Amino acid sequence: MAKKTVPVSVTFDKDLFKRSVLYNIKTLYRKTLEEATPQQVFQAVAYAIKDAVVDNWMRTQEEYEKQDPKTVYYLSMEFLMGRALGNNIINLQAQKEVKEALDELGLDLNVIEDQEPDAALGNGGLGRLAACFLDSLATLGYAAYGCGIRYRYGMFKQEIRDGYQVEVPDNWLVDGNPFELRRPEYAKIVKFGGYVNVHIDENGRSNFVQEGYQSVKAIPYDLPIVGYGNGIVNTLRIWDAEAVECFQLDSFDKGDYQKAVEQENLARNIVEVLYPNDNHYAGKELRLKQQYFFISASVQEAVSKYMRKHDDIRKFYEKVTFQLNDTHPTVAVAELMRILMDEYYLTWDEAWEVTTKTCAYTNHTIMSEALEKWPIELFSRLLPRVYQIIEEINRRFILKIQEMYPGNQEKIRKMAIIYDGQVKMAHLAIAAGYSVNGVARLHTEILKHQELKDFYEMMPEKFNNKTNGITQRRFLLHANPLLADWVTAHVGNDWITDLPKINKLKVFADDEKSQQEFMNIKYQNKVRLAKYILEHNGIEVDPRSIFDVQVKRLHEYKRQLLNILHVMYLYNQLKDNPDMDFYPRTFIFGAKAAAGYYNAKMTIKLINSVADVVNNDPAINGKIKVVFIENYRVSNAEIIFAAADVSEQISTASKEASGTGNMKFMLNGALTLGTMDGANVEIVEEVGKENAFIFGLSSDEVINYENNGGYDPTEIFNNDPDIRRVLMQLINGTYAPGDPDRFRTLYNSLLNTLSTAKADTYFILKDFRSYAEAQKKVEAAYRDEKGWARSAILNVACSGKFTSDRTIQEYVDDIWHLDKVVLPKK
Ligand code: GPQ
Repeated sequence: MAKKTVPVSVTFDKDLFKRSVLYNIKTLYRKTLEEATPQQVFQAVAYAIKDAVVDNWMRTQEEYEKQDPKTVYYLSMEFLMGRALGNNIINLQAQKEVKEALDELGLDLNVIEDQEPDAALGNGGLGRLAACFLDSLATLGYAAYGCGIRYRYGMFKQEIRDGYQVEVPDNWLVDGNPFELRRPEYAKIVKFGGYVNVHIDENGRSNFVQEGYQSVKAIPYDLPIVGYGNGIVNTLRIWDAEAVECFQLDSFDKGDYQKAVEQENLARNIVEVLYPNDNHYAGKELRLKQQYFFISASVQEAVSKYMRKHDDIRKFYEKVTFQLNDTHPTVAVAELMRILMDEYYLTWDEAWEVTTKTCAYTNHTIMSEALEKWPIELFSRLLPRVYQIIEEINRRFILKIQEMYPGNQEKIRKMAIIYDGQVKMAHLAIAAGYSVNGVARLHTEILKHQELKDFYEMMPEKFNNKTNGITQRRFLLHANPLLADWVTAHVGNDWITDLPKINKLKVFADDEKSQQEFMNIKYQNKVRLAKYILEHNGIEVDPRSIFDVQVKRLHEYKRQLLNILHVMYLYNQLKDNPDMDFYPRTFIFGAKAAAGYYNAKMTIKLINSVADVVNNDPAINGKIKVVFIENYRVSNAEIIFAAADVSEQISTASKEASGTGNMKFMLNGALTLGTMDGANVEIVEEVGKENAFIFGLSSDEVINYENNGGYDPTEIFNNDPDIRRVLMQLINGTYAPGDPDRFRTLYNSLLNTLSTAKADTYFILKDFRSYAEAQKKVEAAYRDEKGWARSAILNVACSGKFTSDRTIQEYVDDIWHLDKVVLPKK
């Protein structure tokens, strides 16, 4: 067995760190270590770590100045970073020293880490992907900026009261953020509203100027993104808003006063809160303001930074590329055009060439309700000059369509950027982007041949796939130290920066001793999660039971409803046959629902109602437990993945673009129970069908039904008594004593016998039997302990493809073409 230990950083000065912690407690709080609160200790430790980070940060940025590498700006409304302290310590390779130092001070690193609030500037997968990408970019040594918004309130905190979700504001900045750096010297002005005036200058040129606008000052805050063990520190730049100036009391007339107040309010409101919608477009005016706010500031900064070193803006794209994380930042296209034409006096064609060589677009969903379409009334009122530019992009794009498809009105109707009084952001991103990518192979194929078919036929060269990935530094090294050490003991530590090397574990899959060690680690992680559940939910769960986990945003297409209906079905079986052979199972859920998403919220209530009944029924002898983990977020996710036996990835085939939780479970040795959707397809391809549980309709079958008007769930209802019984329990008060109508809408979403509205659009009843069969196979497989251990080890061993390091290298090779930076030895 190749024994290697995690390398010890030679540069981290333990004694300096200790002194720094004590000094920070003194100067920040005028206290001694003994007097400080846990939060104050966290702050003091975080500042001490920041101190070490800042040295590398300065060195990296100096080196970027010297080497002038091409830089990617990852433009995203969301960065779901989670906690920074533990991650920074790991990436500095200072874990051993920090632990020792804290130990000598009588402090426990885990307790300190627990004091840090999650930076929850994102909803779910899309925002967490951005965070993983930043980690990989820094670790691989690429110059990158994340650009986003410094929301005052991030993703809401979820409390469960009486089984219902209650949203509580996430005031994550109350105690201050020790890692952030305010950079007022890079402030930018962003203009909203007013009208466009044309001034003819002395050369007879038309200059377009926005007048009568309101403006907001954008102030950047920088957060360090520490690369693993390479000294590189990149920057996540998030923008705060401030009023441009206090209004002057002596000079106002009524109109000015009104305007000044409005301007103040705009600044106050714009970065106030993250919209808690995942995969859903709500069309709110403030959301468009947020988008333009951070994009205008980011693009202005990218251009001025470039011009500080170069003189020809026409070659901007040689040094800069913008990646648009979904359509949310797509206004960047028009903003860059505006700056190039109005501020650098490029012609339309020159500006278009630069823009279309700079911007690239990632699509993250085919769900039609997620597509951003802004009413032109709203858009043109808020962003008059930008709208004018989009009109011209649209006019020229339509000419191109007509040139390729003469007389084909249908093509224009389907592809125009502005149509039916709406600005279609995806169409703008595709027309102006030099690359359009999906996030898993199946997803990209569906884009090319279904959703974006017309665009693919017109511009096939733009389309490419980049299967998502996750960072193993956070989701194994940090989240699961027992397994991380075990892996390193068996195959060395190369996996930390080269995940495919974890493949060497394969030879241990059949080794009995390794199997036992592996299962023992899994058990200890289950004990850790059981303790968390007892502390947070007051529910006792047995770590020897199968931990069957579905954690992700609550969405109908992700089908948490299928999971809980199946639990109801199992419970019925157990009630009928108390002595039936049944391997104890703990069904664990964690999910936030968008605040206005009724069916999603009622699904949470249903899960908690089933939990109440099942967990407290002595007749089933604790064989089924149902747990809803409150406030699912990055920090508790790390504990949950490590403890999972079964990974529920049960979306309706074709609907989940990729999924990334599926990869985190795999990396931690859980077996996938899933549909052939998103990246599940590629997971199964890597690990083998025999080491996963696949069920349900294929994406082709789903799409076929959809194209032919759906399917009829009443047939299943009529012919399958078990399913009928479960559905009736939704409306007969079994889980809502005294209020049998409580779950009527969920029932109606599946059946709806009364109206002609489509029912069961996510094929829950259609897939139910196949799911139940797969679940039976899970149980049988788990009874074979060695066989299970073997499959679990193989899942870990075959997870190499799913590192975000691989994903980022593909973006670099195929799209961005960045230069690799190596820091010179100190
Ligand atoms: N995704 Cl459009 C989100 O998390 N939020 C969104 O608004 C959109 C997509 C997810 C998508 O549902 C997952 O399948 C992907 O794995 C993830 O983006 C990252 O690509």
